[in-house]
Amino acid sequence: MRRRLRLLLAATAVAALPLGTAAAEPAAVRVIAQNLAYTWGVGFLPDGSALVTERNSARVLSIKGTAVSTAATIPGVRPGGEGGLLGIAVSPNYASDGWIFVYYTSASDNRIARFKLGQAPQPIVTGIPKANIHNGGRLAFGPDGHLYAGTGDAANTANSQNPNSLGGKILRMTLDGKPAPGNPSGTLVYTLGHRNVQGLAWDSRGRMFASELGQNRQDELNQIVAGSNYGWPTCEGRCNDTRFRNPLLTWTTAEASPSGIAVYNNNVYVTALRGQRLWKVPLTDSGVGNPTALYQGTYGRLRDAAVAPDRTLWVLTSNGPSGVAGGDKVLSTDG
Ligand SMILES: [Ca+2]
Repeated sequence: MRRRLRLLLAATAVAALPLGTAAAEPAAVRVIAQNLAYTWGVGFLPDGSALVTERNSARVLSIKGTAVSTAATIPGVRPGGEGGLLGIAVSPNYASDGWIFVYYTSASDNRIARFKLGQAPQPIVTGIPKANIHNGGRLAFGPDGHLYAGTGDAANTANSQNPNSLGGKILRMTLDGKPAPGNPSGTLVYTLGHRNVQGLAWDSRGRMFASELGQNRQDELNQIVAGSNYGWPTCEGRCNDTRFRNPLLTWTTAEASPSGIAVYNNNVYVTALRGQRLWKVPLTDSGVGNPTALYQGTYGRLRDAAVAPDRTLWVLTSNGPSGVAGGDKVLSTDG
């Protein structure tokens, strides 16, 4: 279970930039941690340390500076395919309530649990459909203080338009897993018609964004508006159907296959799995501008992005222990 975690000093710069693309590339990337396996989500504690999930080991890693240790191992996680220990979010009231939230695949479903360090997790939402693929899994706290979750259709496309299924949705809940006040139908469902949502973020004016993995043509970046229907499975990408909200931006699945996202310096950063790059999408008054690709192929598959307390952008990789040299990494960049 214990694995030696080889760390690089914070000042170590890696990955010389390819000539000819320097204008679009950040100046430097620091490796915060490496020799990890399938990192999936990250949250930060008030002391500036980080909690990072590993999908298959079910471990929640603590990262303080560049020191990595196991903070918790979540019982009942059944990794398989895209499932396992997925998203993590730290309560905005952590200093007083101590709650940490995780999203994971169990033997029977996907679920959301909360726990305090050193104590057993308590499930607060169960019955999110599970499958080998399309388990969703992202958790994030909104500026309204409520917890949001991105779910997947669990390989059953009918889930996405079924208001009684928790699959293919964005959910919004209180800290005890109840429907948040003001939800459109009084249930946990905030938006529907999603295929597989693994990225959630808000900008400084409170606009909400979500990434969504397409089937084989178009991935999406959406602006999320309560009660909206995002079209799956009738639509993949933009289809100009008045019943559905069009995406802000689409990519081919080869260019993206997006997972976690973060808003940083008025850009949405979108991690790409199959696309093996970080998309930088400028925010404008009316929506988004033209995206730029960063680090293409340099770090393999990218799983999550988050703004760290030190005001750098952290990026998590998802290549497996032998996928790229140095295993999976937590990276820090100035974007
Ligand atoms: Ca859509």
